[in-house]
Amino acid sequence: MTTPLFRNFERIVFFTGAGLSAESGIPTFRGKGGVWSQYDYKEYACQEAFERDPEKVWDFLDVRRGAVGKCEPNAGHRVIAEVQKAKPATAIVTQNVDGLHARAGGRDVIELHGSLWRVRCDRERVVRKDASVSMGSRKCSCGEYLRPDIVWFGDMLDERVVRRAIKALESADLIVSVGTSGVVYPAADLPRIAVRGGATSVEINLEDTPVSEMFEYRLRGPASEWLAKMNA
Ligand code: BJW
Repeated sequence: MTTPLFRNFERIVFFTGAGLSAESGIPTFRGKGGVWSQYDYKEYACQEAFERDPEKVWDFLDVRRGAVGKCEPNAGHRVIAEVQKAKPATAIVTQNVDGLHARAGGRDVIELHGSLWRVRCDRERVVRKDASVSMGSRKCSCGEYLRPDIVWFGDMLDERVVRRAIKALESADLIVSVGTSGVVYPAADLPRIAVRGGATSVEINLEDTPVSEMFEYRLRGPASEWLAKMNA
């Protein structure tokens, strides 16, 4: 089977995960050296943990913001942005919270799990951008702790964001899943919408995942290398 090339498709959806940003130096979540091997997600990535000890969660987030802020988009992010520029019906649906797609030139990025660079006050129902490393103030002017606008375990995904992703997936002629372990739901199941709609399907990963059988083409190796090959 010859590898599908971007030039033969018009409505491409890139569905990305932490493995894409690994080549920028951002640790993935699972596996050796992953965030969850060092930090228990029950202590750092759910609402209960935040309510128990917001300062501890913000300390963790400040470390993440410091590390991610120093990283640059890599060749994989740039290929995706380039393809989107050449083919305007391309959509980028990401589970990543690092903002690297947009920094590489990606447009209208659909961020399923939110952003490390937005905070919100749940009391005032306000969301705002905040790219400061080491949050100046961890509290809103109303006195409530600000929360990162990230989707933690047990949080519902934002319905409007999911709707945008579904719309793009329903009309896709090519779905390319890149660097995700496919274990976090409901995200892991979304590419199936494009597959059911008849899109050609590709999974790029270093290894097989629990959802690999969904994809017609299973390309094994670093994301940036396969994305460059598909961009020939
Ligand atoms: C490379 C590479 C290279 C490396 N090139 N590849 C059914 C059973 C049990 C529980 C649930 C269930 N359904 C839903 C749930 C609950 C839960 C869930 O899915 N749990 C599972 C883990 C079991 N889901 C939720 O809670 C979601 N909400 C929800 O379902 O609401 C309704 C509900 C509420 C209550 C109960 C039940 C339902 C929300 C999930 C939000 C996830 N949020 C996080 C937190 C970030 C926190 C932070 O940043 O501080 O988002 S978790 C983390 O995982 C992050 C990621 O976006 C997400 C996905 O990870 P990703 O991107 O796949 O990364 P990795 O590390 O897992 O994989 C990297 C991959 O790259 C690997 O495969 C490598 O091989 C590969 N790779 N280098 C190519 N160079």
